[in-house]
Amino acid sequence: MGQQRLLRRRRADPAVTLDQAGLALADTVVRQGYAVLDPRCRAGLVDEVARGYAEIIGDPSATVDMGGRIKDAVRYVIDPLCHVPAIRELLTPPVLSALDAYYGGRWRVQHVRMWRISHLTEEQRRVHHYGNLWHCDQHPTSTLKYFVQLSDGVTAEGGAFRLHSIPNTRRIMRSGYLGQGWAKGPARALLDDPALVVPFDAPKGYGAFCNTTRCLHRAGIPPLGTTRGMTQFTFVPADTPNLSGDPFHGLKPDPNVAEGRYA
Ligand SMILES: O=C(O)CCC(=O)C(=O)O
Repeated sequence: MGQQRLLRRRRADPAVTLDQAGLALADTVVRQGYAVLDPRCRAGLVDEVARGYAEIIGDPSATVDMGGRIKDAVRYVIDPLCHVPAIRELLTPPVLSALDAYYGGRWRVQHVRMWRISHLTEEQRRVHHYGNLWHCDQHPTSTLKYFVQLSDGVTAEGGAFRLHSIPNTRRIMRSGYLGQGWAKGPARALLDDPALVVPFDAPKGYGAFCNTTRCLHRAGIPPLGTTRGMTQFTFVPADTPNLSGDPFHGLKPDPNVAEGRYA
C-alpha cells in the first residue's frame, strides 16, 4: 500500500484519542508539508537544552565531523539523547498531539540528531556540504521530521533552515528542477523566490515539522564567524500505539552518525 494511503487510513481510524489542536496542526502538515510552532516548553527547558548543546558540540569525544569535503563544516553529536537528556522534553504535549493526529496514534521515533553547521564561502556553497543545496530526502513519504532551533538570531537571509510547501515543491519540480544543485528554466528563480521560500527563522526552542521527502528544503548558510545548531527528531509509522508512555523507549544511537557514514 502506498504510504499516503496508509496514513489516510490510519487517520480515519485513530488508535488513540485526538485533540483539536493536534488535528489542526496535522492537517496543515498534510496539506502544506510543514508547520512551525511554539511547542510551549516548560520554563527553563530551552536554555537547558541550548546549554547542553553548547557544551557537547565542542567535545571531540562526543561528536563527529561529517562534512564530505570540509570535515568540520557539519558536526554531529554522536548520542544526543545521552549527552543532552533534556531534549526528550522537547516532545511536548502539542508536538505529541500533532504526531498522534498525523499518524492516527501509531508512530515511533526513528532517530534523534543534533548538529552544528558552519559558514561556507560563496565558492564553497555551490557544492553539497551539509544539505546546503535544495533537495528532497529519499525517505518513504510517511517519514516526518521535527526540527528544533538551537541557536539565537537565526535569520531568513542567514543560516535559517528553509523549505518549500508541498504545492510549491510540485510547481518547482515541474518547471525545471533536475536534482540537488541542478535546475533550469523557471525553477532556478522559483527555488530562492522570497515570496515562496519558508524560512525557519523562529526563535530558539521553536519547532518545525517538515515532510522532507515531499518538501524541497535546504540549510541556510550561517554568516561568517557564526554557526547554527539544530536538533531533529525523525518519525515513522508504527503498527501499534506506543503504550510505554516513553517515545524514546529502546531507541539506540543513530548508526549513520559515525565516522565515514553519510548522515
Ligand atoms: O538545515 C540544516 O541544518 C540541514 C537540514 C537538511 O537539509 C536535512 O535535514 O536534510
